[in-house]
Amino acid sequence: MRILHFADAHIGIETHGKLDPASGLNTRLLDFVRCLEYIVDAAIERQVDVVLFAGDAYDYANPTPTYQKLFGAQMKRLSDAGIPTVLIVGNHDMPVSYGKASPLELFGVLGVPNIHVAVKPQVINVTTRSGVLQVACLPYPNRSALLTREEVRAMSEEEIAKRIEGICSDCISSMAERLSHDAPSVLLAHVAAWNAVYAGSERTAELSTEPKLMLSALAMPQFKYVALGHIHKYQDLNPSGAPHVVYSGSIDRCDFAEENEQKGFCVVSIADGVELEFLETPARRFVTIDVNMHGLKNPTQALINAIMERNVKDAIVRIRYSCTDEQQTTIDWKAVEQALSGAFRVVSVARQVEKPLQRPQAVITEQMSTIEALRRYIRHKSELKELEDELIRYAQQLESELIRESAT
Ligand SMILES: [Mn+2]
Repeated sequence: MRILHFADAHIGIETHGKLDPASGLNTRLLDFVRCLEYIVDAAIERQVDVVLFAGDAYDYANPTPTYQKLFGAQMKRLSDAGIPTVLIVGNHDMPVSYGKASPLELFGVLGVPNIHVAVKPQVINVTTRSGVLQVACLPYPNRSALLTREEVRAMSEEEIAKRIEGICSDCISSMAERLSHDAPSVLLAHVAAWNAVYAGSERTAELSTEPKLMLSALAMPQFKYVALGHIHKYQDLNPSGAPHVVYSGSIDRCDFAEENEQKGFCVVSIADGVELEFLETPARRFVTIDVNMHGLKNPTQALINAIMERNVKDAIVRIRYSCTDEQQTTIDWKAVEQALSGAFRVVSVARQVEKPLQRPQAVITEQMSTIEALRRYIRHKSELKELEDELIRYAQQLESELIRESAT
């Protein structure tokens, strides 16, 4: 049996895009749709038995009709090709308040053939050309669906995360126990995992107190494969297999922070053993060019050389340079523009200005949580010390609102 697993389509990301006059759509939207189309093409050409989509179809829970039409058209192609497809709801597809619908539910309501949607944890028995596949589905664990308002109020962010982690682990093991031994099973989940490496643009999510599952809660022996969504960086959390626990990653690059990441999807063959293949999508390239021109005679040439050394063709480019005021006046911007003419888009050419340090800074590292970092900062500033408790309280409030609204 062959499975195509992908996740995090994020239809609706338009950052660094511009209007495409031919279609009237944003060029970044078109990039993501091109990658989605590529994945659907692959599913049809390779005649996979089933497609598993691990959540975050859209970038937010109220996608415009345009976004829904674009995503829906690709799902329709899978449906028409007779390829059963399972969609689960990610945090971005999930309405903030309990009781409201996810945009993915439309496929279920309309009864689109071959499309299955899981809004809640459930096992879906999918009939494929190669037999039945049991798909244990764990959509994003939404706190407003799992905990009452009173419970949330009485707990700290850490306690809430711990509680939800427990609920999810129990939920996965109870689904695993109820599976039949007569057909293969997989887990399809939209969730963070403790040993996952976040994509470049997801630093805030890493520092947040969102629930994260242990590898042991995911890699249960009943599953032949664990298909994950949520984290944008492709990775196998259990490379020794038995089972592979895989984030297929987002289908395109979301920002410069994902510049050096491969983007794509997974094709998994389940027979006596399990074979995992990662295939790249035609994702948009991002290129950052850093140039230090101090001490150089010809700053313009230095800029042009730095551009020529990199492949900027069809890429989204940003340039960060440093120079003296005197050098700045001599730069021939027409010539620089010429060197960049093959780029898809140049989003910034920014001079880095070094500011002299007035007093020693508080040491804040990426390993700290947002709250720890804020506390360190406050303690470093004598004038803020009295406000510490209040500031921390507001920051926690802000952080939890942000997590609820977006997360990854
Ligand atoms: Mn997500």
